[in-house]
Amino acid sequence: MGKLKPVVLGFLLWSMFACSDDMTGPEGDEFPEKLAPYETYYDAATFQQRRDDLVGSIPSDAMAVIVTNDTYLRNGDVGYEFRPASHFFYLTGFDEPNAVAVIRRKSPSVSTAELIMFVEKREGAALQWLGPVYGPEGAVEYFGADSAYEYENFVPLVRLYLGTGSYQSIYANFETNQTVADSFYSSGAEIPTVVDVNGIIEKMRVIKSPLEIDLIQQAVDVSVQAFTEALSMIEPGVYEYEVDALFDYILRLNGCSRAAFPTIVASGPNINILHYDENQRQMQAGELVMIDFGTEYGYYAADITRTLPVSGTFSPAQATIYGIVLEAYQTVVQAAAPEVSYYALYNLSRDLMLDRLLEKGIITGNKADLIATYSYRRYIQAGLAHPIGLDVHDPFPREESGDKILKENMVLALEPHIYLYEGDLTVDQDYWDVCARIEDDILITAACCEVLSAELPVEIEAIEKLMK
Ligand SMILES: [Mn+2]
Repeated sequence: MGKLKPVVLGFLLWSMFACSDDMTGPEGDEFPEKLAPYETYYDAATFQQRRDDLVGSIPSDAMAVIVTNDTYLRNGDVGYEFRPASHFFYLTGFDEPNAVAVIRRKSPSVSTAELIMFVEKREGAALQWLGPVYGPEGAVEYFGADSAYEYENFVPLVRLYLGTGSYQSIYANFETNQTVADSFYSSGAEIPTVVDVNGIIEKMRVIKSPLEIDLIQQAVDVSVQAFTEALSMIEPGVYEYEVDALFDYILRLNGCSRAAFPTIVASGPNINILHYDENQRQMQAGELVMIDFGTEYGYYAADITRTLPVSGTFSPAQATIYGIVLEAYQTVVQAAAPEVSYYALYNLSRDLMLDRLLEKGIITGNKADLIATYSYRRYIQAGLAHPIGLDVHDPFPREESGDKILKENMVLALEPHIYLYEGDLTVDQDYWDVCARIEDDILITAACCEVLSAELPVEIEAIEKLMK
């Protein structure tokens, strides 16, 4: 398997300095600074433009306070892996914990944003034990901060800003970090109105830039490589965790830090659990295995699902259900385009799948009744699609009308599916426990859409060939 381009060049460069020959260890000024961030994708102008857009979207007498995730202990003194909050990263590109960004107009009459950052500084033992951080100097040098201070200065300085009386409101995402929220609310400052900023940033994140599309494509390419390897590995007797481990291996080999969400390898009866991620079971001949995986690349997610026959060949019942889902998938790919609504695509795929299930006598009932009573949801439980980006379930645009209209340069995971449960008397017994989900990532283009994960086969014959 080929190794794709590593994502975090800057990280690799500074980590080389960690291997010092000096047995006493570096101290103070001798310790190398952390080098420039994410050279492969950090673009200062892009992040500045996002902050300009943010201050343009809030009143001129407001300032934004954007916080990132806190760190949490898992057990004893071992912490959970830190991953920056997506909104914070989107506006700053900064990916260390213990940071706050104050974003406000440079002056009331302009919509150019000023960035004031509060970040961690490490010296002495903390530096030697934990390694370098960007620090306030790095926040200015690499992340376009107009000024930056140690994290502890956030509360006193915000108090000072509020004391000027220039701010009637604060647009914040305090729910992301209770530690920052507590210190803010107990600061003794006269607190102006606090407004939830999340909806504004969600809207900004809907349309992807060329750079973001490229990062998602990289995440998709690594994920497709992992799936391709898995196809030749699956056979009766293989454990679910073996596939999970293969995916971890391939994503790390490609310079990715983690999967975008817990990998699902659900075989046999586990296939009915939508977010099954225990991955402990041994696969048996004749079963299906549903695999939902996507890596994170430069903090951008891929999200792909394939439903595979453990023995390498679909049984007639499995092929029938898979074929219906595949037809829905192909119909939706043909129809997805700018100005088409998500609900139109959802109805298109739902109607097609219900028609086929009824025509073939797999389920009983009347289509109009199934829809009117929502009882079709016992077979089609989840939505058809969701945007992907910094989060695997990126926000859908919230239009005033409540519509979800597709736009050029949105990226979506499409995931038509059918689940037929054991014991469901509305389902032909030959089809009990037969399920299928197909999920691919698509980019909405000027006229239609492009399947970013098209290199991973989706047709029955192609899958069976690769599994041989
Ligand atoms: Mn998905």
